[in-house]
Amino acid sequence: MKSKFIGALIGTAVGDASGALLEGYSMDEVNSVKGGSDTWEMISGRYTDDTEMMKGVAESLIENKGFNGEHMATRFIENYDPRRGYGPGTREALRRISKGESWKETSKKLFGGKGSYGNGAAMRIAPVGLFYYDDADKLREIAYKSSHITHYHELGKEGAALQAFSIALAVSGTKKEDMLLKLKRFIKSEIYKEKVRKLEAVLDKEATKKEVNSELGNGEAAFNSVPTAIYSFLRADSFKDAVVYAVSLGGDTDTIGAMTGAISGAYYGEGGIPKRWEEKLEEGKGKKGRSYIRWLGEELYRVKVFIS
Ligand code: F2R
Ligand code: MG
Ligand code: MG
Repeated sequence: MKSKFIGALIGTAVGDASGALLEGYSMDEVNSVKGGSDTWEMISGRYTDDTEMMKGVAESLIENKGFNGEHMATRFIENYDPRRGYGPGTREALRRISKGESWKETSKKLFGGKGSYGNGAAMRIAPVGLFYYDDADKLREIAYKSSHITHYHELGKEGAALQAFSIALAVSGTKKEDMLLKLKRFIKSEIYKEKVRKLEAVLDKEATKKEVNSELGNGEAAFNSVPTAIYSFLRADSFKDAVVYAVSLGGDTDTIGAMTGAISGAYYGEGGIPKRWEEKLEEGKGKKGRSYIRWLGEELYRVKVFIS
């Protein structure tokens, strides 16, 4: 189980770094520069906002032995590094909170009062999926609350809950039909229910990448990327194949890679992640990279065992 906790966090960073240099490229552009799974190599170990924010979620859950919104928002602000490439909504939310606005109110004011449905809450959610893997109601509650700091829109929150629950199922060793059945029971929003129906259909017919992008999406909206990450995990038989496939779809490659890496790392454990990819991950600013992320996985597991 400890290896799965570490695997989900390192998997997020490895998936993120694998797609980082290709973010925004179309599927055809990505495939013109990259080969298949056998020849694919991680070009750079530099991760982006996806991993930077995931670390904040993990740090806050560990320090508080559970959720504390004010503290988590503070961690996001302390860790903020503009060179990591944040989404505009998240950047604005963190700027406002750092100026003294309440973390409970800020996200409601973005995108004309509707709030963000971007995938920024889902991409960082792995620690919530791990910490609450054995309690689906609590997992949903904390996924919504942790999303609320930056993502008020119900589709942003539901995407994060769906990603967290996929990680929880993966930690418990659930895959294929069983995972799909449980996901369908868990989802509340009609938009995500429809996406999971499409996911099932593309899985059944071994669809082309073009069909996958058209049915599930490869963009920055949570509903156009979380189901794609779940699909990338479900169709593959290894961590490497899942992440290589996710990135090869083009679009929001770092984030679909990070979310696929989180689910796959939770399922296969740290041992399933190619060693040379993990070793290539940067040690990060202030040595808060690879070894630190690994330590966060260990600590999250230790605290989980302690409170259980
Ligand atoms: N920001 C990026 N990449 C672009 C630049 C990276 C470049 N390589 C660099 O280094 O500078 N990637 C990161 O952003 C995505 C996560 O975004 P997040 O945190 O959800 O932000 P935001 O702004 O809230 O939402 C993203 C976009 O979705 C659309 N959107 C959201 N809610 C909306 C609403 N209610 N109505 C209309 N549109 C809405 C907007 O276009 C948002 O900007 C990840 O890819 C991460 O890697
Ligand atoms: Mg990113
Ligand atoms: Mg991205």
